Amino acid sequence: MPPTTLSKDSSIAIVGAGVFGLSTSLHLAAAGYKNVTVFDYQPYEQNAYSTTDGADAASADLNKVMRLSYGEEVLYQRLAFEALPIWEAWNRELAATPTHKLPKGLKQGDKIWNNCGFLRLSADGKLSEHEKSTLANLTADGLRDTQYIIGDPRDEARAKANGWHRKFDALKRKERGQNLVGVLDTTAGFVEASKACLWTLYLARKAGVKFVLGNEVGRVDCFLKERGRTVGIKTADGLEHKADLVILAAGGWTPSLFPPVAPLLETTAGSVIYIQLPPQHERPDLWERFSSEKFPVYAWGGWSKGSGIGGFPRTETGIMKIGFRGKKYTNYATIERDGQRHRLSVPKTRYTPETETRITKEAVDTLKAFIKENLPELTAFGISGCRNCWYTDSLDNSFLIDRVPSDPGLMICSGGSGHGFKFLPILGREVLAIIENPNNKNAYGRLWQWRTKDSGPKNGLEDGEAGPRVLNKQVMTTAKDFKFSEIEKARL
Ligand SMILES: Cc1cc2nc3c(=O)[nH]c(=O)nc-3n(C[C@H](O)[C@H](O)[C@H](O)COP(=O)(O)OP(=O)(O)OC[C@H]3O[C@@H](n4cnc5c(N)ncnc54)[C@H](O)[C@@H]3O)c2cc1C
Ligand SMILES: *[C@@H]1O[C@H](CO)[C@@H](O)[C@H](O)[C@H]1NC(C)=O
Ligand SMILES: CC(=O)N[C@H]1CO[C@H](CO)[C@@H](O)[C@@H]1O
Repeated sequence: MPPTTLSKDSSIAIVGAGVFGLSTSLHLAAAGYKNVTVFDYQPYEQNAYSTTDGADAASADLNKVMRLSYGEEVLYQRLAFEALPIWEAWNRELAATPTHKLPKGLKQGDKIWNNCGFLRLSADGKLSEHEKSTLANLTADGLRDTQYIIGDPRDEARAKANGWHRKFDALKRKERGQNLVGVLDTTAGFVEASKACLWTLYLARKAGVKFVLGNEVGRVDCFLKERGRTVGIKTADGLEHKADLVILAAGGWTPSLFPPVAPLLETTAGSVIYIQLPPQHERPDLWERFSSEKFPVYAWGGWSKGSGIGGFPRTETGIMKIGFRGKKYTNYATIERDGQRHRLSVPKTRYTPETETRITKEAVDTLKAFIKENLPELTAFGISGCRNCWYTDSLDNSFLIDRVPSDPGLMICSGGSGHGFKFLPILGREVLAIIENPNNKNAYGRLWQWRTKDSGPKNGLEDGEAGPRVLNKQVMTTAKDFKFSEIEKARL
């Protein structure tokens, strides 16, 4: 069946108002598409993508790492580089927009992108191969000047001259007599995730995108089909919405909505903990030390590859977020679709019908060991909260953005594999190129196309339900795991 040619009047329905759906909608509208509608069951304009108020999408969060460092994956490095000036421009536009015009949850002057730097520390005393290839590829693109290897005399001198050296020992390892090996990346930092989503939703709406948000009206139950081809969606309120193209961008919920994608995408969870600093007037020293002016985003032993430990400066309200994705957990359940039963991994969040408020003891123990060694001044406060953050891993860690081969009416736009957020301003540009040139794909279109792999490792997808990462095979935390020592436990 030939792929459909769309016109600017074609109706396009997007399922999901996370990073993938939002960015796609914004770029479609900017390119002149006049009938674009985004559906989501989350009432985002009421809960402002707040994770304490019902939001559980991967995109709803305090902060996410924005980085260009991508090892050998030069296409992602370049896409992040192109996103950078747009993040800058968005900060400026937000500074110039009066609060009363902005959606609830955003105010004039909010800084959604913060260039605080990214300290990539080695845990084993030497720069990893991945680090070396990151440096090589940044150098090849003329960006070596933005990177500072700790201990390299030339880099140390440059950093002293411009002040970045103050962030080298953010974890005070040298001060404690521990080794300090790594690179400070000054192109990087963090984005305030939930606020960035709100801003993009606001921009998309201004550009003409329609949003249907809320539990009944926005919840997509199934797809409308005609002779095997998707021709629209049906929402939980019983309404049918016809569409020339349906774009499924439902993050961790994507495989359960469209099970044929399961060989390519698996829903997994990274683990996150929060440490709440004492009130600012009690510990002004810590609020100062961990502010983004003084403290960078950091990774310990590799973020995308390696131990998967990393964290952020404190938030406005004094929260230190630290994540672990060295092991990503799955949650298998039986899903019925089109009269068939499937065993698939699905999100199990704080808010889904089958709730999970704990994370694994393995994740907490790994993070506590890291904190004891690297941020001992935080151990007195204990862990104040945690979260399983669900996303879709693809079989090779690259996104999946393509029409379903047997169904040109349905496009999958997912597979963020834990690194999609930074591309919020730019991802939709490439989605648009894929929509418009199905038979003449550019490098991104080819990277993200529908694909299978017959043999060899598949990013853990080959484990399936029999594998060791299934959540119900894990020991989960109890309240006492949130304290750091026996003495503190006794005080509980
Ligand atoms: C712990 C963790 C750390 C991460 N760290 C980083 C990082 O540092 N840097 C980075 O760049 N990226 C990071 N990521 C990755 C990034 O968050 C994701 O790639 C990105 O947010 C995925 O966006 P999405 O739109 O695919 O999915 P989501 O944000 O999950 O959005 C999917 C949307 O679909 C909606 N939906 C689901 N089912 C339905 C339905 N039936 N009907 C209607 N709507 C539906 C959901 O409500 C949700 O709003 C991280 C992710 C996690 C979980
Ligand atoms: C948008 O598409 C829908 C579904 O095809 C259609 O019912 C509606 O009339 C279209 N709206 C406009 C303004 O073209
Ligand atoms: C385009 C480019 O420079 N790619 C390089 C990225 O780094 C790896 C490892 O150093 C090289 O093999 C690539 O050629």
